[in-house]
Amino acid sequence: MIFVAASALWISASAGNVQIQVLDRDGKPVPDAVVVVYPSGAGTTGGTPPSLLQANPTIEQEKMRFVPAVTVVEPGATVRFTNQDRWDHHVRGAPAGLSAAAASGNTGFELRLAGKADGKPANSTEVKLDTAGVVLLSCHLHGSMRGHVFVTDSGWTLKTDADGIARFPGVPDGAAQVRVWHAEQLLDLPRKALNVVPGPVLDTVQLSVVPRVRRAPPAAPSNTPGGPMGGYSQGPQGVVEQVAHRH
Ligand SMILES: [Cu+2]
Repeated sequence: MIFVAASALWISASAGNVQIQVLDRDGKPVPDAVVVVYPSGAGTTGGTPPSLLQANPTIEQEKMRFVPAVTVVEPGATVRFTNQDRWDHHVRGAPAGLSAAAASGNTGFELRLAGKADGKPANSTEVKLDTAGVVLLSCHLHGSMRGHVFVTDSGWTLKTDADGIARFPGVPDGAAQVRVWHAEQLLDLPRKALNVVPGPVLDTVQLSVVPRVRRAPPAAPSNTPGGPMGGYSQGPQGVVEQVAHRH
């Protein structure tokens, strides 16, 4: 009976469709940013988010890149790493950000995936991610490889699309907060207050950086043992990412 009453209350409560666009310092749309909405009363008065996130996504190592470069999961999700290249990758996952490791007690993970042999299925391994936070993915063998797993603490979390937009259906009415994360936004942006009302709610969040455009993957024929050594140029904050090939 209590459950029925609660359900009726939830259905009668209105909700807004929240659309957040992320722009860079120059005002251009930023894809692959992560937008987290913390609705009013989430976790107390219901407000169960729709399942926006894939429960157990796969991150491929393909042509010297992590694909996708940014993956969003909820704590407890299992992420599968699959090596589609013909050479080995040694994947390391470490808490990203200053003192993140100490704060979370998360020591990360390491795994090695042998290259894909002709006529054989690709090698893969699963990793369960229990703690909210950002995990930086790198490869011991190829210093240019970078990826991120954003383990979110809100079910209302999405990556921005090619137009820099994240669209959230059915966010409960009331005061909400918005957090925006991007791999190259090294200084965390302050959360933005948002008033969710019935109907569309539009807002923008601007980064203080201009993320570089990801290099295009090498052409398919170069996917041979030994691998293409793609060049990475200037990173954010003047940091030059090393192009390493240690075997
Ligand atoms: Cu590698």
